[in-house]
Order: sequence, then structure tokens, then C-alpha cells
Amino acid sequence: MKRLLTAILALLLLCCTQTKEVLYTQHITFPEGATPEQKIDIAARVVPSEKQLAWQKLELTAFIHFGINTFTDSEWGSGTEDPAMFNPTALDCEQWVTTLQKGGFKMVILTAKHHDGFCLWPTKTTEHSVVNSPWRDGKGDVVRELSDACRKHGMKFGFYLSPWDRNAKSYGDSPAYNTFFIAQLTELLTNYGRVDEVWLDGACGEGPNGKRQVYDWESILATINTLQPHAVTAIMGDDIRWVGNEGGRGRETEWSATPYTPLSHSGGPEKNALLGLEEMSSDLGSRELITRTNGVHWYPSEVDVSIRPGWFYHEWQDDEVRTLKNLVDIYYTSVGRNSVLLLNIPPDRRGLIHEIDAQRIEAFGDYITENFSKSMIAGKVSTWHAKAGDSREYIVQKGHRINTLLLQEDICCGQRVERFTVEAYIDGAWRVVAEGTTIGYKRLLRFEECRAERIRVTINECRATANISNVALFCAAEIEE
Ligand code: FUL
Repeated sequence: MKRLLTAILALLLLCCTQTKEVLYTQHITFPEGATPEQKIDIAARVVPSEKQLAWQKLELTAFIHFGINTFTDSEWGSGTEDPAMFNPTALDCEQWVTTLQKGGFKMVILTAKHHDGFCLWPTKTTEHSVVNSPWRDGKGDVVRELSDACRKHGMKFGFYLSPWDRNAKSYGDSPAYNTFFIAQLTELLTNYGRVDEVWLDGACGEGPNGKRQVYDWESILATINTLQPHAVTAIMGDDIRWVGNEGGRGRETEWSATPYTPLSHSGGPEKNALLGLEEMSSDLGSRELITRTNGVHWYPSEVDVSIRPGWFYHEWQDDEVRTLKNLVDIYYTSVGRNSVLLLNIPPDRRGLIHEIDAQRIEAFGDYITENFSKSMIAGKVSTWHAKAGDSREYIVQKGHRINTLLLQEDICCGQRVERFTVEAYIDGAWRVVAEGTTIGYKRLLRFEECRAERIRVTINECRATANISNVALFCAAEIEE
């Protein structure tokens, strides 16, 4: 009896110490004089905010590039286009949403305004909008139609509002343009119901003699946080980081806890310059970097990539839509590398997702469901608290072949794994089949197809006790080109 009580007490104590772990939400500045070991330990305890976590769990999100460029066959409009050119013949946002849902996408982000400044909603801030187009006799509103369709079908909704505006007269006159931009944001954030992501693009093509606009990021982000506190802000915002390329590739070592400072932070660009960091740097989270800096951010990666060569629809690209095989490869290198995929599917001049893209999206959704829904591990997988060097074995269901491993960390406690090894027990011997560095929210590893009896996962290095919340095995079907 006494032994039982002692055991229960020990268990309770263990639970308490587990839950009592100090965690830091989204940003932390290291205490003065922190040692390298203390800095690494703190970095391992930085966790996502609630909205960052909800966003990460979406895994698949879709971009819709649609606007005046769709009708001028261009990628970057000049801002001098006649709004009368905007005239989709059969626009149907429900077709967009239901098509994307077949692909497994959980949120849609619309280019409410691209660099050309043409607004897809009847804004009071400029004449350069749908109001002066023949579409629906100037009474149309794409933002309304899409946000309504999203609500109706249970899809999350977000928008892209280009800070760079080649039409706005005030662009470059910093205070005036900031006021104009915040007025546009306010319309979008107040008149269309819930918004879950605001995408603030960093692109600006002003040449050496171009207009120089100094953005008031503090007020811009405060407007979003006040009007839609649950919306994450991407790229120039401080919740979501651009992965650094438009080719669909997350890093093999992808840290969500990073010394890379969001550019909207005061002193962000200077801090990054001091560390020699930019969005495309290959290392954004090593121990070496952390020991050289004074703080860490939870700033997870978003992989934005288009299903076509361009971001906007061009008829001449109809035979260049990414293949299913290519889309699945991108799934592995984005969702499978601790990132959220933001796949762009641009509607055509009718205002519809083209049949070719729609068919590809559906095939992609079917492939993901068919191949990644049922794990081949026998029995239940429970959360595993691993110290460096710890291993755990998993039994493979009899008679199944395997070629893909899924690993997840419980990021509610931080991102901690730095190196792991995967072995398979085949014909009486252990053989290394895969190795990796970071895991984070989700990691997918492909290896040569085999018929293993067991799999052994070893956490070789970690920054604090790692919380492995999920391990799964699949046999993903090969896809013919
Ligand atoms: C870039 C823009 O310049 C492209 O046109 C596109 O919108 C892409 C998602 O972001 O910075």
C-alpha cells in the first residue's frame, strides 16, 4: 500500500513538473548575461500563439490571384489599366471554394488588391475598383462573394492586400499613403465577417528613382489585431514567415523558433543584418545563431507556390499546370518539412478555376486522403517524451510494405528535436532507412520501400526533452508522370 502511494505521488510530481515547464509565447528576449546553454534552453521553450497554432494545423491553404492582370495577361500591372477591362463572364466563388475543398484546402486567400492597385471590392478609398468595371454593372464585389462562399461551405477566409500600390497617387508620400492603406484594411476587416489571415507582401519594384514609401507597420498591425485579433499576419506581419522561395521548398532543417526577426518589428531589419540573416538564409535556427543573438521568435514558415508558372491565369499556360506527381512532391517538401502550403490556383477570365487545374486539385486531394489517412503501425501511438539518445520501437502491421514515415512534435511545448535516425528491422537485422534534423509540427520522410517487421526511431539530439506526439507509417503509391 505504502509503495503504491509513493508511486502515485511520484507520478503526480512528474505530471506537475511536466505541466509547470516555463514556456514563452511567440517572442522572448534573453535575460542579460544569459549563457549559451541558457539561450538554447529558452529557445526550446518558445511556443506558438493560439492563432499561430490554429494556422499551422490547417496544413493546406490556397491562394487566389485574380484581378486586372487576369484580363491584361500580365503578372505585374502598371496601375494605369482601365477598370473597364475587368469583366469575368461567369464568376462563381462557390466553384472556387468547392473545388479547393476537394483538394483538402482549409483556407482561401484572395488578392483583394495586387500591385496595380485595382480593388476587387467597392472601396471608398479609390475609383480604381470593380465599381468602375462593367462586371455586374459595377455593383459586384468579389470579396463579398468569396467570403460568403467560404462561410457557406465552412472554409476559412483571408486576403492579400499589396502594400506596394502603383495606382495610388499618395504612394511614396508616407503618412498619406499609410492612412489610405489603413482605410482599405479597415474596410476589408470590418465589412466581410471573420478573416483568418492577412498577407502583407514585401515586393516593391520601384526603381532607383522610384517612390520611397515608409510603411507604418506598427499602426498597420495594430489595426489588424484590433479588428480581427484571431487573424494571423503573414510575410511583413509577425506571425508567419515567407519560406524564402516560390518553388514549393521548405528547408530540410526548418526551425519555427528562430532568431530571424519579423521585418515589421522595430529594429528587425538591423537585427537580421547583424546576424547576417535574410529570408532566404539556409540556417535560421542553429545553436550557433541562437548563441549570437538576444532573442527568439516563433515565426513558422509558409510555402507559397503557384500551380502554374505565373501567379495570375494565362491561357498559354494551360498545358503547364503542375502534374500530380509534382504537387505531391511539393506536399512532402512543404507540409512534410514543418511548413504550411499556400498553393496558388488562379481563376481564368470566366472567373472560374479552369477545368485542368480543378481536375489536378481533386486528384491531389484524393491522393493525400488515400495514402496518408491510415497508418501501418500496429496498435496505438502515444506521446513520447524523449531525451537525447532515447529510442522507441513500433511494430508494422503484418504483411504491409512501407516507404514513408511521419513524425510530429507537440509544438505546444516548443520545437526541440535537432537530429533523429530511423531504422527498419528487416530479415533479422536493423538497417538505417532515414535520418533527419528538425521535426517541428510535421515531418515526412520517404525511404526505399521495404517490408519491415519493426521501425525504431531514435532522437539523437534535442534542446530539451522532446515531445513526440505522433509517429505513423505509410506506403505512398508511386505516381506515373
Ligand atoms: C510576390 C508578388 O510580386 C507576386 O506577384 C505574387 O503576388 C507573390 C505571391 O508575391 O511578391
